[in-house]
Amino acid sequence: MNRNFPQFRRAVALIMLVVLATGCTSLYDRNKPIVALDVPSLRDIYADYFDVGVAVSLAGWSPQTFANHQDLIEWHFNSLTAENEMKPDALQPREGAFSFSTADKMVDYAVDNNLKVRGHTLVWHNQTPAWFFRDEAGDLIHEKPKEAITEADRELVKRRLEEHIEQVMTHYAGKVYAWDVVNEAVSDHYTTTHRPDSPWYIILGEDFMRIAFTKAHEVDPEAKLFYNDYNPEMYYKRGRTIDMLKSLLDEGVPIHGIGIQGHWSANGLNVREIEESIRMYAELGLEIHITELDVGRKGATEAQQAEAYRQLFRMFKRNSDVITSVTFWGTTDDVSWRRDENPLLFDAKKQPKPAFWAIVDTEKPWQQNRDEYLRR
Ligand code: 9MR
Repeated sequence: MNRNFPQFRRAVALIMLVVLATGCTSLYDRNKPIVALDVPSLRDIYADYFDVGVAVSLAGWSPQTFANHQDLIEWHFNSLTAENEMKPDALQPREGAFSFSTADKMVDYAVDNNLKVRGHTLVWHNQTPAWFFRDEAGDLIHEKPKEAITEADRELVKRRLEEHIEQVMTHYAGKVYAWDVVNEAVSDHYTTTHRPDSPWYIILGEDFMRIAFTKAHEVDPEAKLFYNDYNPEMYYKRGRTIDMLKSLLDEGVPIHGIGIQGHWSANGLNVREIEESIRMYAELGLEIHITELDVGRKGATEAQQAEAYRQLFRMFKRNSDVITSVTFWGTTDDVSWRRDENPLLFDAKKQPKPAFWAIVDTEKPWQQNRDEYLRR
C-alpha cells in the first residue's frame, strides 16, 4: 500500500490536470473571434464619469467605415464627431455654396441613435478653402506684405468668418451640442503665442479668436464652445495656451472648454503631466474634453499600449469632475490617420485589442478583464 502511494498521487494529479484543462478549453477559446456587440459597452462602463465618443468618416478615404462600423459605434459610444465632414472645406467649398448633405447624414444618424454630436471645426488653418482669404482682386491676402493688408481686406475676411459660423451653427443648432470653434491656434514655438502660419492670424491678428467665439455664442447661445488643440497639455505649449485663454476669458469672451486632442504614444506617455495640465485648465473655469484620443504603438508592445490606455482612463476617472467627454479618433486601427501605429482599441477585424480590455476595468490587468469576460 505504502509503496503504491506515490503512483496513486501521480494518477490523481493527472486526472485533475485533464479535468482542469478540458474544463478551461470548453469554457472559452481565446482565438475565437469576438462578436463586437458581445463585449462590455464602453459608454455603459463610463456612464457615471463622462461621455465616450468616436470620430468617424463618411466622405474620406474610407467612406465605407461609417456603414460597416455602426455596430461598434452604437454599442460603445454616446458621442459622435465627423472626422472631416464638418470642416470648412467640406461645408463651404465655394463662397456661399454650403454643402451640408454628407454631414447631415452623420448628424441625423447620431440624432436617431441617441448620440450627442461634437462639431469639428469652424475655424482652422487647415482644410479651409483659399477663397476665404482672397481679396476682391483674387489675391491671397495673407501672402501680401503685412503693410499691404488693408482694412477692407480685414473686413472682408472677418465677414466671411462670421458668415461661415452663422450659417453652419444655425443649420446645426439643437443637434450639435458642442463645437470646436477654433482649432490649433497656438504656436509650437516659444517666440510667439499664436501659430504664425495661420492665415486667420496673419490677416486678423489675435482678434480672430475673439471674433469667432463671440459670433458662435451669439448664433447658438446653447452650444458649448471649445478651443481645441494638440499638445496643450505639454509643458512646452501649456504656458502660452493658458495665457491666451486666460486673457480672452478675462475679457469675457465666451469660451466654455478646452479640447485636448490626445494624439499620444504608449512609449514615453507622461500621464502626470497630462493630469497636472487638466487641473490647470480646470482652474481657468474650463470644462475638459479629450477630443481626438489615440495612443500610438510605435516602439511599444500591445501590452504596453494597453497599460498606457489603462493609466490614462484611470486618470480620466480621477478627474471626471472636470472631464465630461472622451472621444476616440477612429473606430479600428486600419482606418486611423495613424494606421501605421495601430493606435486604437479595435483591430481591422473589429476585434477588441488588449487596449480595449485594459479600460474595461482600470483596476485590473487587461488579461483578467478579458478572461473574466470570456469565462462568464
Ligand atoms: O483624421 C483627419 C484626417 O482624415 C485628415 O486627412 C486630416 C487632414 O488635416 O485631419 C485629420 O484630423 C485632424 C483633426 O481634424 C485635427 N487634429 C489633428 C487630426 C489628425 O491630423
